[in-house]
Amino acid sequence: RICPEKIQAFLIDEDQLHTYDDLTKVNPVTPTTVLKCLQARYSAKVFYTHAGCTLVALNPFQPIPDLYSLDVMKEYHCAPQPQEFKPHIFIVAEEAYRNVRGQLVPVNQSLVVSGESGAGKTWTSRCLMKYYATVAASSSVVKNQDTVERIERRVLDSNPIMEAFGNACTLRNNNSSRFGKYIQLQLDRCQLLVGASVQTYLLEKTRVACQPANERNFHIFYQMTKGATDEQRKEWKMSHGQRFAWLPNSEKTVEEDCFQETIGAMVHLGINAERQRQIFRILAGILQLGNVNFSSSSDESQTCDLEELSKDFLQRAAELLCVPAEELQTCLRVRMLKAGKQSVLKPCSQAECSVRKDCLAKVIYAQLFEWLVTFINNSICAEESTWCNFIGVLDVYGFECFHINNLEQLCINYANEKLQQHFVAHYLRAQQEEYVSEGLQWSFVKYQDNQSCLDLIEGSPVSVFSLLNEESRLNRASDAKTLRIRMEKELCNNGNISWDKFSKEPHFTVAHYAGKVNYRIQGIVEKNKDPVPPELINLLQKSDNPLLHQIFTDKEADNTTCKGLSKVTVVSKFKNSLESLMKILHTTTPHYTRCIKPNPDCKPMTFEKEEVIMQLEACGIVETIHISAAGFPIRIPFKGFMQRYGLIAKYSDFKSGSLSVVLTCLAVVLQLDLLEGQRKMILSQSAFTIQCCWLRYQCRRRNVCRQSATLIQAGKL
Ligand code: AOV
Ligand code: MG
Repeated sequence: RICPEKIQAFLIDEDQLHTYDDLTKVNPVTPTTVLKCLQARYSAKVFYTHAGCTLVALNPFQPIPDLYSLDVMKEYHCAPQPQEFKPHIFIVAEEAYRNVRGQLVPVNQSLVVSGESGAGKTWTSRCLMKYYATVAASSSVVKNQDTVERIERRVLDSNPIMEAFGNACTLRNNNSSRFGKYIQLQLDRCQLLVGASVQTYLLEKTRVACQPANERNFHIFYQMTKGATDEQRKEWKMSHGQRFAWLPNSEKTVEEDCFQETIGAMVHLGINAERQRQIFRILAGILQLGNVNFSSSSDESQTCDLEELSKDFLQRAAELLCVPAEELQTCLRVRMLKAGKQSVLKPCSQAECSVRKDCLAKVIYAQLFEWLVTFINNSICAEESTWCNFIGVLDVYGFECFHINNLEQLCINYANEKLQQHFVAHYLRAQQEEYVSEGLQWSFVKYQDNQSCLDLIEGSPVSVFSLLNEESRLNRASDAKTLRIRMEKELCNNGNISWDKFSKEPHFTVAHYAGKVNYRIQGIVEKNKDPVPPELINLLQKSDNPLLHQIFTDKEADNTTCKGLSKVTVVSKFKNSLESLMKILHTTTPHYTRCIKPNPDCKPMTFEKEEVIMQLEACGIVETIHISAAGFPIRIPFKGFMQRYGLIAKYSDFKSGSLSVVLTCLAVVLQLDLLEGQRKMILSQSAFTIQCCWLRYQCRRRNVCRQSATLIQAGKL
């Protein structure tokens, strides 16, 4: 007997699989057929495929000549119907661009790029930005071409800077984003790019002082040490080939080790030579600090000693950070305890010294990154009065699962859950609910909802975050075992969490939409508190490095960094920032691109079925295709439909305008039905809802349009 899956597979033409541009055309739609189709396309070097309302982008892991050239951009931009061209990220880009003005009321757009770590999100976002910087600037309407050119250039140049400071080589991706970003490209009335603004999310700052095995620190440090001139080396107090404890795997060269590109971008954005000097001296200071080691003190009342070599490194760090070396040493080795109005000095243990050193590096780096983002924004943001719409490009860190996962991974994976939920809510759920409410015949397509996983992580009254926060507020030495027991007790009702009772280290396992991840509990509360001793901030405020002085003096009012114990925990802050992101996303028309990583080792042109199928299943691609194929992807208000297709109606009445809008639409349908008996179109209560392959290509994915409801009352039908 042949299993049903096999019989079904015969229905598609195996030899022609690579020609299926849209997975909704594959018949039947099963995980197997979808996978086969994508694999055939990958082998044929076709990397983009439509999947109903989304675009699937397979990562080739090698440069594809001419795929993103200027000519290709122009081709897609100038085409009357770009959707008739081969699937491409530029179709999504162009569609969003046309959508801004395509409606009666202009609508802001969001391009949501998702996928696991290394799948190609950052690459895709760069392509999207380049596209807009090209097509939205080519108009001759612009009087002052100079300014426009400069602004596009600056917008594009924000990428190499942010990637140099915010990306790093991880086990999953040589250029892994360690922060999330949402960039809003600002368009004026003529739809020209006049500026942009960037919002960033939670930089993984721990990486500055602690790099997981076989991973690297942020690119910028390697760029500096590799690309420095002799003069710079002298200024940064580093010799040729000097080893830095915080720069592991220096011998590994990655494409991103290009110092001159970063410098060039800085210049374009207006970071002058003096500012650059200040920035690099701070970074060099951090590196020197990393080489400082403390020896243990036998007597608790004594401060820890510095090794001979460390004294030298500390001296250099102090000089580069422009703070008194004596004070730096004291800050790292002595704790100030406040007892009422009195303060008591207490020597730190060796471990505590080391934590303070790491903390100093982290706080400096994180604030420097924040300063850079603010600077970039000041440099590229257009004046409010000059722009009226935006296209947002979202590129966050992708889902990660390492051997050891910490609070950073929990936050990263939580961000991905949020995005998946946005997709589920916007597309899989809302769309279907709307069909039902409009009275269309519809059999509900089941989908994987990740709400319960989000409830587990961030829900109320109890969740992983709430327990973490509670534990962080109780000002006590936290114990991993106790926290695990609490979690087990209070979260046992949620099926997404589990524990391996026999594991040596206390941990918890979360079943994310994209897979199960084990999180280590040890140290998680401390990371969530993220305390910064006030002595360190005081010290940095005294710095003679104008930039360092400025970033810490500006921060004075901000109690999250200056008080010994921050009031707002890391997860609360992150949750809030993601919630505001979601609010913005909800006001825009989203376009989803799903990046797929065809193999875990980033090997060129290697397609591993298991890897791909897992990602397809995780993002609910089959369900998406089902809903798109069976569904009504196009909803055009009656009026818009009439304007566009009214001519098809042969009724002379139409021309004389005596038919009502709705009747004209009906006439068009009748006409089409005569010609194309198979096509199914429905006049729903509020709009013209179409399920029709031919028309789908005519007006592919035009927006769901609610204005129609007000244009034509249901009663008029
Ligand atoms: P990510 O942003 O999704 O991961 P990237 O965009 O950095 O992943 O892509 C990883 C690598 O894949 C890039 O450095 C390129 O070498 C290659 N690549 C991706 N897309 C393409 C393409 N269209 N053509 C050629 N090469 C490509 V992470 O930031 O880790 O979640 O946190
Ligand atoms: Mg990335």
